[in-house]
Amino acid sequence: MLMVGRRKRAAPLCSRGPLWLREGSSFVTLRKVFQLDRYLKERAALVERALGQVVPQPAGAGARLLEAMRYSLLGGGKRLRPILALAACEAVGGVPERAIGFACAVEMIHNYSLIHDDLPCMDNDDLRHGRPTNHRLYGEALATLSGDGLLTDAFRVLASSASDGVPSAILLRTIADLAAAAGSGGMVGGQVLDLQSEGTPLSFDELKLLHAKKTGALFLASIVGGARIGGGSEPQLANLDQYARALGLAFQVVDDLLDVEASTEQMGKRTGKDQAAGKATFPSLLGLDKSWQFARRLEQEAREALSEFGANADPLRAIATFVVERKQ
Ligand code: GRG
Repeated sequence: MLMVGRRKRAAPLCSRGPLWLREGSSFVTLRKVFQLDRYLKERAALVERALGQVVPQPAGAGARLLEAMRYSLLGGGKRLRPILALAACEAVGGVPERAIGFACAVEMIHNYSLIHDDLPCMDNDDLRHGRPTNHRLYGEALATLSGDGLLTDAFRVLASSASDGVPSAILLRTIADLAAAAGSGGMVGGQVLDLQSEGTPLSFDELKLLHAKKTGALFLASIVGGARIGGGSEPQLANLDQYARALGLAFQVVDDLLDVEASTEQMGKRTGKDQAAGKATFPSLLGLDKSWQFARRLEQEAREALSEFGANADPLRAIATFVVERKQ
């Protein structure tokens, strides 16, 4: 079992803000102020403590491989997918700590995809999270294998979550969903569509399908998987499915926009590469203004999908806005 308990009891993340209304003889809150910055920091720290335990400290004959895996896995990033997995678990009233193995598995798969995506045979990038990419430091062969190691070990970590109290039937379904999201019908399949589309104009629907696979599938699996582990009901899972699809697409639209509008220093990775590679993107198809409007509409759709949920889903609501307003 991963030891990830909080170190000390902190002040509540959802504090009553200054906005109070008098209603008869009592006061009611007009809105609660949810501190997203603090939530994201605390959750990222929780995930990073757990990630530090899932790949062993480098030692013995395999030390260099473990070092390369840890270099990428512990080398930064927003940790958005594992945070969403934990937040979805919480939204349905589950115990987030029970989903920590799943959250780690999702982040390990995400990191494998980044390592492979940076390889010379893919995007050929030198910079990731403001540091040299894995293959620039460890060479192509070890970078490829460290991605393979992270992908495969992700399923070992997830399967071991039975010891966190996740029932076997739920675990089995979560493993199958995550494998489908990462594999040929999901992220890898989407990457192939992306490679094939270079220099080819795509329709709006084709572009949405490409990203539903390449980026959306892992977001979807993270959110629905986290909620399933949290004991979510079928109607709750269906609403979160809607939330995840809108959020995943919003994320990608903004990713395309940041590739045009943000600097390499701001992003910690090379920008302007979509246009250089002749890739179809939302800004190239819709223009900048309409792409921002589309992202805002998707944020709204994501929030509306949560209308049946109470305050437990405030983190998910705030993350929908963060995804559109992020600068990295
Ligand atoms: C098998 C050689 C080989 C390659 C496969 C699977 C794959 C390569 C690529 C998947 C495509 C991919 C990298 C999708 C993710 C796209 C994306 C927008 C990543 C950035 O996500 P963030 O901003 O990342 O959440 P961090 O961790 O930096 O916060």
